[in-house]
Amino acid sequence: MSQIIEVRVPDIGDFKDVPVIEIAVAAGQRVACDDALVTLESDKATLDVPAPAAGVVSELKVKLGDRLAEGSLILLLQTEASKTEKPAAVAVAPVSTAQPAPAAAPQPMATTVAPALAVETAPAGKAHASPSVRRFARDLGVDVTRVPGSGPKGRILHQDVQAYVKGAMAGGGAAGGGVSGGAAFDLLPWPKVDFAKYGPVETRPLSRIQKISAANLARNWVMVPAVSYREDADITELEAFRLKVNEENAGSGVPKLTLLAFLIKAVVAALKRFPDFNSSLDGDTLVLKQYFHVAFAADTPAGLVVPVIRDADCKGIFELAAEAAALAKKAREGRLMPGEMAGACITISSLGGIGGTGFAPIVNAPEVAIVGANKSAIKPVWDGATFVPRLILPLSLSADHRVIDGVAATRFNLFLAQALADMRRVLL
Ligand code: CAO
Repeated sequence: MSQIIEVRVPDIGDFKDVPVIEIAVAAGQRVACDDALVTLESDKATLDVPAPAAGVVSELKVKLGDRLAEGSLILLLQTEASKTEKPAAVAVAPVSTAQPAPAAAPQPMATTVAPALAVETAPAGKAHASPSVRRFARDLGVDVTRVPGSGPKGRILHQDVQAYVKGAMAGGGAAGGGVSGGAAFDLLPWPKVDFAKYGPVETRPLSRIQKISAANLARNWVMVPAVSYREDADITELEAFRLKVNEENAGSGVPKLTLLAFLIKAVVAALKRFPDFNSSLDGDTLVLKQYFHVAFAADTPAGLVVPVIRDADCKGIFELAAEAAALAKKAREGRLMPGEMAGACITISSLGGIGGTGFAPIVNAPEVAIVGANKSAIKPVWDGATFVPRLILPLSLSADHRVIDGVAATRFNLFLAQALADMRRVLL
């Protein structure tokens, strides 16, 4: 018979106040016995708390960054009547048998967070690897679920990850999501310099997010032959409209319209017009997506993260603006769930609130394109008779040349610019 049990932190020795660094499940998610639920990290060790039984997570009681000790409540689990239950794996206590079953379990979540550059992995429970091996893989940008395990019961060992990376670098290409790799790089070692010899220095370790970003950025930079394309969008009318609507709604509680929301809408229209941009490479096969999930880069104190707006094609501009603002806030507070950073079709990187006149964003593999935006500025534009002042938004598109050639990229960019110049085009 099923029942709801409390899953608590088991005996973790003398450690107290151990932060939650990863949450691998969401409310409503089905888990198997022993699937990792959350990962705790002390100064000395990283520990997965496994599911004591198969079931459905009925309520999460922790969030990222919470500090736990032995006995802290992690979640409520509606167990399934099964022989897989492990009586003493972690502290569990029945709390009720009368609560209703949760709604159908959602899709499993990805477990990695990389920014502009999120690596997707299968659910943590499917990868039979210790937390340290999974972290090692993650730091190298390797999808641990693709690594064949040589340990007992197929467990993935440290050396399996190393062998996998070596194989990819030597031409196996597996680490790039099945895309062909090149010959091993014959590079000079990284320069080792004693900087203190030349003047005073201080050191600062990279944050966890920065380390994950670094691994993913490096892989994408090396493995994606991307080309960047520039286009100017005349957003004079759009900006006047945006400001007018915001003024009309001031103080009414209606979400503020942002340029980012219009960009998302225009990008979705461009994806529909140019479906190859809504794809990913899987070996020699192009996977064309029928959904429209749009990610945007968000700058946070801990580093760059990339939340995803799902089904952006089904949402209005107000909804997109509100959702982007809510996700950006959550990102800055370090509360984004891994599932909120997974599944994107394309990424937008907007530096418009800051400045710049153009840049070459790095494609967030396995996506094939990324759209960059810089600060709009009044520019003189020739109208055939005279120069007129127009508000110009610089767009910078980077696209994977294996999938997108220069003509297609320029057409995509041009379409985007035209849509932003006259948003009626997204209705066509
Ligand atoms: N041109 C001119 N002004 C712009 C603009 C643009 N393209 N985009 C936004 N602005 C202005 C807005 O009008 C707003 O001004 P007001 O406060 O006067 O209204 C201000 O900038 C802030 O805009 P916003 O609240 O709409 O925020 P945003 O949409 O610009 O940005 C977010 C949201 C999450 C994208 C942003 O905060 C962020 O994190 N950007 C950094 C992304 C990044 O790091 N990219 C690099 C990744 S690769 O290294």
